[in-house]
Amino acid sequence: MFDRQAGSGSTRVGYKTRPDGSSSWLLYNAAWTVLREEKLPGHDLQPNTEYEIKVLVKGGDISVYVDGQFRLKAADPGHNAAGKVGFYVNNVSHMLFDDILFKALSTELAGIIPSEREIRLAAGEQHQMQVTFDPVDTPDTGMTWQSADPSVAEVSDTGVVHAVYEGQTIITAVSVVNPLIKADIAVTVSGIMHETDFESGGNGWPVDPNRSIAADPDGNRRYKILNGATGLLDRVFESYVLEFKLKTPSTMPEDGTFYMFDRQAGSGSTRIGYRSRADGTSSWILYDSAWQKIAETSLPNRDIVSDTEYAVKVVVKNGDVAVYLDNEPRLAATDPNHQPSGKVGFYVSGFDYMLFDDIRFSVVP
Ligand SMILES: [Ca+2]
Repeated sequence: MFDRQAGSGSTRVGYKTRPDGSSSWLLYNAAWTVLREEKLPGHDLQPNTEYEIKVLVKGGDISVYVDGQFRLKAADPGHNAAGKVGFYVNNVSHMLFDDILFKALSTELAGIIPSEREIRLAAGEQHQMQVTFDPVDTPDTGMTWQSADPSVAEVSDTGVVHAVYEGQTIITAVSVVNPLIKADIAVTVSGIMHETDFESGGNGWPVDPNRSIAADPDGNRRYKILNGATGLLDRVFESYVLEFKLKTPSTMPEDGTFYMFDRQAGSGSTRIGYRSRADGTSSWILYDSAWQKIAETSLPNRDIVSDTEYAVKVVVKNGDVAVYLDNEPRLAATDPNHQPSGKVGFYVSGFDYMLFDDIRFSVVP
């Protein structure tokens, strides 16, 4: 589309397809320099289909809409002040045009421009969607928000997206004044709620001398909780699957205790305990908020030995708690008085330290 051609020069709006299946909307200046390109993974225009195209030109600002949806907005500072407008078609047998209308600029809403075209969230996360309006001085800023699949992500009346469960959906802002004007935002929700490998900081796990990030000889970094210290992630969970690598110190005490706090709120939480005793036995124990024992699995030996890495998995669904060590069940019980939500973390007592790595929270399948 030639915008204000004068002599042989004009600003140009281009649509281009490529052999790899992608397409682009582009803004060129009179020297054919690309001022802006918006790439799309597929062909935006399909064969034998009618589209409603709208181009807004105000000074050097140009915006392009297809079927009421934003495609491109950019400025050509070197635009011609005035000139002829028209079309050019190349490598296509033909294009058909109809109902070609030029209108004076007004403050009537022409388009909703989302600040992001796609977002990725973890289940449980929230995100405020941001949009701007075209033209900027339109009074028609009323919108409603819709989710194509609320089981993946819900959206509030004010555009706050709440990621619910793993999957993909589209969130749409729809103009109240003209429901044909809308903006789609693709939302991908991953099942992982929080994940830390400690290679670039604590990512919400508190870090200080008692709870440090320590490097192995091979350079891999782990979270090191010293004897007597507690490490709670600064995030609130409801139901979750917690998986992590637990590496033990090179010497083990006669008596040692390792707790996992499940949803601590105030001072209360369900606690999962591992205890090793001087007589060589060990136990996995579930305690309620009042430190009452709900369940215990006793073992004739030490379940955790020195200088060894274990895969620990904890599945918490409402009051049900299940614990696995290297994929073998260790404890499964219910705390009827569990906290509905709270922080999750660890406490080490008796052991010189415990090392944690690849701590991942994901949604309960
Ligand atoms: Ca690591």
